[in-house]
Amino acid sequence: MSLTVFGAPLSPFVRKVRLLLLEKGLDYQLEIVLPFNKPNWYSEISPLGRIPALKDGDTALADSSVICQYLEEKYPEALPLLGNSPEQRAKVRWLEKYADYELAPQSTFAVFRNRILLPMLGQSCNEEAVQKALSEKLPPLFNYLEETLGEQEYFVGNQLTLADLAIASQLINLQHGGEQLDAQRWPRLSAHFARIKARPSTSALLESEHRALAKMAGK
Ligand SMILES: N[C@@H](CCC(=O)N[C@@H](CS)C(=O)NCC(=O)O)C(=O)O
Repeated sequence: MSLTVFGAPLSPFVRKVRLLLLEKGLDYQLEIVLPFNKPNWYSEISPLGRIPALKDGDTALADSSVICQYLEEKYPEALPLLGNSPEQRAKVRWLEKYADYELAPQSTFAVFRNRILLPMLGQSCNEEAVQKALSEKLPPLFNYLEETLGEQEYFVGNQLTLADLAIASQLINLQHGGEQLDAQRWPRLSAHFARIKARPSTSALLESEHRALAKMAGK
């Protein structure tokens, strides 16, 4: 087995794949590919040019969701993270999709992109779009997650799954963008986020992400 993840550490989709690999205890290497400066060969493994992509020997895959499902099926001896029954697996996929297609446009592509990425590329932050995401778009999404989590520690089957990693991955970009979940308004979701960030997998990645952000801010 020789696993290579292609992408950049601050992408929530790359982070999701790396967290899954770490939690499963699968060795991998990260090859840095920046979405705004991709080498020509990259389209061969990621036809849409997006990060992450994965290479496992001769197999090349794109899309974080496809990659995570592949890893789960290919390495069944590693800790299962996509649920233990058809019902659980469906719920994990739903919440992963919710994170990737509902949270991401707000937490990552509105807040993080405007506050961190665009200024780093010499472009201006659209603070109006950030405020709209924070005040209008994100609260109903958080309400749903707060209710869905209920009294459980983890979203599905009360054990760690990809759903937890996908949701936390998006919340990390919100945090990198200078915003915190309001713990008064969403106490369970905030506690869940703290629980995921305290895991050795997440805290290891966050340490290096904070160093990268500090370096970017110093430029
Ligand atoms: N559905 C994709 C989304 C990946 C994605 O949008 N990645 C962004 C970076 S966070 C990207 O590569 N953007 C560059 C582009 O779209 O050209 C996945 O889950 O892998």
